[in-house]
Amino acid sequence: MNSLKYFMGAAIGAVALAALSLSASAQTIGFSQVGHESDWRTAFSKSMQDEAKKEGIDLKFSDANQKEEDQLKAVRSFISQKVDAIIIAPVVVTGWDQVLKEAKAANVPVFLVDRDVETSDKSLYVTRVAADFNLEGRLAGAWLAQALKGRGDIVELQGTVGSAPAIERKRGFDAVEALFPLIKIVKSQSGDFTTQGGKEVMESFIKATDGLKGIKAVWAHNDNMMLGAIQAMKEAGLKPGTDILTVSVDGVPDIFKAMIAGDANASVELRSDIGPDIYAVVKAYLAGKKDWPKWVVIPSDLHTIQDAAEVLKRKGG
Ligand code: GYE
Repeated sequence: MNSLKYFMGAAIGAVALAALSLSASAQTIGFSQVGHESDWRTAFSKSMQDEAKKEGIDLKFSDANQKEEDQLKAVRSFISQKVDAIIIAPVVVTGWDQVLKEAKAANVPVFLVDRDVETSDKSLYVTRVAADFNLEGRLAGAWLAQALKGRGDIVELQGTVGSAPAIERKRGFDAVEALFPLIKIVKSQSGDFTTQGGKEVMESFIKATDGLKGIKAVWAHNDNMMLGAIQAMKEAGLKPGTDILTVSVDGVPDIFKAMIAGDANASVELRSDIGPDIYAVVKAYLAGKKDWPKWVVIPSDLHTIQDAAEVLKRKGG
């Protein structure tokens, strides 16, 4: 009896010790980030890095400069380093199956954040923590249809070709505009989610339309492209915010400043401080909670001049 007690005590002690050493060793997480193309993206990277520090996570951060090849290399290097988990914000939706299969074969769980992938086998990743891009497009489209009173030509600045937010924001926006026969997108081109890209595309639109003649609004898939477009319009002597309405997505501090200055009208805010939301999911998974819905939705909200100052203050701008 005594020896059994002794055995049980020793066994429990060993388990407790193992658990302790597991929790004491920092978790290593590899994060393959899209790039640093926009203010939203750099704020999101900062949230991921700051929160990792707070949580004692050993974060391997890799910036892919908007190149999928770089992301595939980063993910393969995370696998060979035997990280505890991999987080990917995928540049484009295609081309992921093979590397996701490699991670699965190596028993490394993969979490998608922000952007989405197209895969035939959803079991290749645990879950995706991200906003609803289609809803953002619908919110932007509904605001603009109302502001235009259902009538007017629009130009569109699309995000990175083949990326989930460009595909879904366009789809959502177009679905709403389809309800208004007198609203038409007359020009549409990608500005790759950058300020410079937005400026250059807008300059070409201005040239091609004799100074945006007859055009009532600009719709951009992100704020940075809109900020570039606003510069281009002002340089051409046009009046964005009054003569030409603007609506975009992200809710970065500079777009609220532009609203307050009278140069912009509306933006759908996409939270960038989502590091805590993401690590909470990854940590819970590693601690044993294996069942997750395929999508953990982060909310997005539309803002205009009515609350621009308040939102800017909240964002510390
Ligand atoms: O809107 C844009 C960024 O994937 C949601 O990527 C993200 C988008 C964001 O570059 O600014």
